[in-house]
Amino acid sequence: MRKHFYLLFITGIAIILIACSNTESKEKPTLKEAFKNKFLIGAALNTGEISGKDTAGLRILATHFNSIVAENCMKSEVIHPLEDQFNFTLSDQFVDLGEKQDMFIIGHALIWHSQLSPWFCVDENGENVSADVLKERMKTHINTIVGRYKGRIKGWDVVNEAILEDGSYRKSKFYEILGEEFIPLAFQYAQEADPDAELYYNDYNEWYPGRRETVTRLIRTLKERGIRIDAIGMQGHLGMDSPTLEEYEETILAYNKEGVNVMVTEFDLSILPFPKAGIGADLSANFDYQKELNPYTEGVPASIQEAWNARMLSFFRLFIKHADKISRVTMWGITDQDSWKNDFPVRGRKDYPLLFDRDNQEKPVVQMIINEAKQ
Ligand code: 9MR
Repeated sequence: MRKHFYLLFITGIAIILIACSNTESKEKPTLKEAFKNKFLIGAALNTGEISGKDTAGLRILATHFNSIVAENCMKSEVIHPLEDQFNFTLSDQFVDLGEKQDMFIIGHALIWHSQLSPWFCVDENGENVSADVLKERMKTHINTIVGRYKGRIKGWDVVNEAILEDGSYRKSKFYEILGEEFIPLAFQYAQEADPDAELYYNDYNEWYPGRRETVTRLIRTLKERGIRIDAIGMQGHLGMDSPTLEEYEETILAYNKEGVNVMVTEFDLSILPFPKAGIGADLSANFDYQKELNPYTEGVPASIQEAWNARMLSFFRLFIKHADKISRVTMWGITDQDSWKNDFPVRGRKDYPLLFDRDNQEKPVVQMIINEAKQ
């Protein structure tokens, strides 16, 4: 009799525990619910997620995010490898996935000097093409891609990273051949290809006053000429020391004054030391591996993790404060495993810059951010 009672008691406790844990996992608040009335919360998708292989990543995406951006599959060298050849395999899958999950879908990036198809700006002898030829090529590129996803992709990074920290224009092939005019042209072609899509200029390190001022001038020029620009993407490739919250905030305010939305794009917070200040996302930066640059090989010390949590939280606090000016915050990847920061700007390091860890677990900071949003 006593034995039966004991068994019954244990079974009862087990049922209660299972029920509690189920309720807990079902009811755990999510980022997209927390930011529902504030801004979209997005993530960049890589091939693993787009192809459906990374099922754990996709589960996190469905739970926490309501917007996606193509991390790599729409860059010109991937989507338009030869002048007469487009490759839409991955980009089609990306858009299908986004639609099935009811995501706000962003295309990235139509005109960018990096990962540029080798044929784009030169002739068969490797000489720069004429201004007219380049205009025609840009027009075909933009028309074909934007046109294909008309009405489905809701916003485009039309031009990416065209301005430098000192406020001068990057001396890219586009600039060499067309001067500053390549930017208005790109926006005009995109607007013609899908008049309903939102159009963005996207860059990194925009807290540098020179870059901020030139981007501001660009917004004015486009508007004066009747060319639409809906928002500026402020890439958030941050380090533990830079930028300050105030620097980032100043740029949000400056763009808002020009009458455009601000989007925090490409957000990640590196926990590792930077070999040099101001690298941002300058992909030409590449530093030799040194032990001092990779201090957490045995795991991240608690005090450092706490500092990272606090900094991540303080940036989200800033975004929440300016939710009336910010239309979207997009993480540059879902888990630490996905992050480009693992090998940049020093190869062979493991970084921890995102909101979900290598085991696909939510980091403690996620619920801290959600609580902050609720207040
Ligand atoms: O995260 C992207 C990485 O996987 C690619 O190798 C790299 C080159 O295409 O681009 C990374 O994404 C960049 C983005 O497209 C533009 N801003 C800087 C990002 C980080 O380098």
